[in-house]
Amino acid sequence: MAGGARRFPNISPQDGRVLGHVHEATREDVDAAVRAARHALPAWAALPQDERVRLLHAVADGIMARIDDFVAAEVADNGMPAAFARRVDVPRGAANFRIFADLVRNVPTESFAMTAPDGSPAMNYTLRTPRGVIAVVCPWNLPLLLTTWKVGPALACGNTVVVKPSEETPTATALLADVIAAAGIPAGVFNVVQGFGAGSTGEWLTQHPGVDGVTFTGETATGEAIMAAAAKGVRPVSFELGGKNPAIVFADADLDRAVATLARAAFENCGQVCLGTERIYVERPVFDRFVAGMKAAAEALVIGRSDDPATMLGPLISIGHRDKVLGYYARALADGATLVTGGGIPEVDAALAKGAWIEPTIWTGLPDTSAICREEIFGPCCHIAPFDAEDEVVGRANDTPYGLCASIWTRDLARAHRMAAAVEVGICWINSWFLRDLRTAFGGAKQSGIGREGGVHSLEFYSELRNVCIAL
Ligand code: NAD
Ligand code: 6OD
Repeated sequence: MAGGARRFPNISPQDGRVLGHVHEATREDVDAAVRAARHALPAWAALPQDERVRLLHAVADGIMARIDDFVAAEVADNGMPAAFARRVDVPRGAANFRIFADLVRNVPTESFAMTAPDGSPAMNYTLRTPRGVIAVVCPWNLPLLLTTWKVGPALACGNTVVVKPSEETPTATALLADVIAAAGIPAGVFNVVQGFGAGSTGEWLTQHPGVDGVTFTGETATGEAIMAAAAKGVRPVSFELGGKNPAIVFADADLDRAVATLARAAFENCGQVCLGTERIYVERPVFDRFVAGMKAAAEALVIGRSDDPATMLGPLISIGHRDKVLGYYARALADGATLVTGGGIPEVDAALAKGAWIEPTIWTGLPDTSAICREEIFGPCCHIAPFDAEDEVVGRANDTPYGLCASIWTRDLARAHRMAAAVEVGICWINSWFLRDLRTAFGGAKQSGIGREGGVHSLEFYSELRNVCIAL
């Protein structure tokens, strides 16, 4: 890890304790990391594919061998419940290395036998080459999952990387560096620079002329700044950004299943999942039953220490983020919402009093124009509104600048297909949520992203196609 003269505290979201101090990389550290990545690139790109694949599987094995350490890191830095880290974040982090290692071995490239204008035979075929040095800029909400989701395909395609974790969650990526080194990946292939965004490590990395492409997950506004930085030198970007994801529940849906799944979609990881559902439209005949079900589900959530296996809801990432979310809680009431449940700060153990605890919250009664129904809150909350007709709800669901995902609930197969075609999103779930084979496309429409990653789609960003034309 590159070291800097300045250090910043890593603060526990559970109790406000300082867990440790992290070196903030200087501009020189960023430069050194990019140079190390550049230096390591030719040998890594030239490594026989089978050997790269073997090393990436060793990384996946190494993550799983240290699952307790990764879970502890995510619980400490992020405050996510240990059960969630163990079930989702860490295993999916390991899978990201396995899936992309196996994938690159099995993706064919095209070839065409052709006839030249003079009648002689020729052949065109394509080669996939690495893009080069990739800057990977990550958020804090699922640190290991979202970092490996980009590092896995980047390394599998023969690139080298410089990773900038979120300043809120430095530890999982530092641990990953240990695992990667222990697996035998050569020095310089994977580099980490810790620090902040604007005016710090993130900005210096994304502006660095030695970077060949930037892959980023985070807020849409940050994406705009990074896009401007990447414009210099015409570097490509791959962006997974914010969302205001709708769920639409028709009266014929399996209501119990819809409630159980959408309660997860609204509250899991304390609402800090980019795919989370913050606005739910329910067909009028089942509206009251659905709201009652969601209220019961929210009130059944066990709030408590994140390392307690019984805990279902941990704290938000920070007091600063809680202030933002509480601002929306106040705004909802000011806009005339009916508070169904929650709305404040829960009572917690005295030892946790300085943590970023917050109640899961449900509102009804707001117009679609309210900020609560249009802006990403990124907290454990949702607004539930009734609807009367399919066309009406499609228009309402699509009426935000975002387009990450939607979740549709119905037993009518024809309607499910119509809805999937009508919602302006990158991912549409039918009678489900957060269910995706890692080989399929992931990404957002409209202001929720640029490009698609996942499976072969990741290769479009992490490799270049070279067309080779041979006169025979
Ligand atoms: P953020 O945009 O504030 O920060 C993300 C990363 O960018 C951090 O590492 C930060 O230090 C860095 N950064 C900030 N400003 C920068 C700049 N000017 N130049 C370079 N780097 C900069 O996002 P966050 O608060 O960490 O994460 C929450 C956001 O991420 C939410 O909006 C959420 O929807 C989004 N998100 C999207 C997806 C997706 O797949 N679409 C997934 C997870 C999170
Ligand atoms: O499922 C995934 O691979 C993925 N990228 C999930 C993203 C979740 C965002 O918070």
